[in-house]
Amino acid sequence: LNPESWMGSGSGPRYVQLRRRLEESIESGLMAANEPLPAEREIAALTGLSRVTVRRAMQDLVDKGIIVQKQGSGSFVSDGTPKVEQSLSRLTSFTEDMTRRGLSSRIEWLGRGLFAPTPDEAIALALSSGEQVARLARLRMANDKPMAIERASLPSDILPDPDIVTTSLYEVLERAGNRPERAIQKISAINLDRADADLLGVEPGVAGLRIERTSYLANRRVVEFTRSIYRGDAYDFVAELRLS
Ligand code: 16G
Repeated sequence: LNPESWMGSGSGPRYVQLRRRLEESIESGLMAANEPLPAEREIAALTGLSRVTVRRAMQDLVDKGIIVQKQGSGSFVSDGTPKVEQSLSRLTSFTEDMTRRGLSSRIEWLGRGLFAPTPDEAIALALSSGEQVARLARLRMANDKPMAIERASLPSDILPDPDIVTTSLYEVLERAGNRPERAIQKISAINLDRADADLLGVEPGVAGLRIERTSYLANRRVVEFTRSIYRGDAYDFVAELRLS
């Protein structure tokens, strides 16, 4: 990363040149997954670039999911966990979201079955007394990296046999004519506890997002009450806002 080795290596603004240079080093395997990158000030000193330029190049790499920044300990080469920009205005499924991005999706089952509802579930799903709840607890993976833990609860008459869900819940619902058409979603910031961090393959205490989705059929019946824990470093949520 000395001035001669990067300058003149391409055209465009300096931060773009530096970004390309760093990208090449990572892609060629010169810097391996999880390896720390030099500090911003060291890169600035090595290249003769300003820290603003270095910061901009690094930020681009963070946005592209090529490096990850960990509070207090610097930047590291990503382990390949995808960085997903997720729209908050469309009611899509995890499987659809990943497929659309060309990522493979996979499930690790954490549990499933029919149960007596908790008071929370009974209220959220507007269950009548004695009605059971179908629960699906899944670790959702993209390109074999854990992205989210999802715990879905559905009225048992909507999903009488939880075992028929092999990959996509929404696909199963769609086939039965029960695909939700509206949902309310609540997102809160959390620090991952040890159990969730272990499942997601990150350090305990790092940032995560708790997302609650309640989905409805056209006739306003609740189909799904899902509580999820998403990796904070893997997601950017994006919403389009309009005046009026
Ligand atoms: C999304 C939903 C989840 C839904 C799942 C269905 C969020 C926070 N959650 O992950 O509520 O159950 O998609 O995905 O967006 P599937 O059809 O792939 O099982």
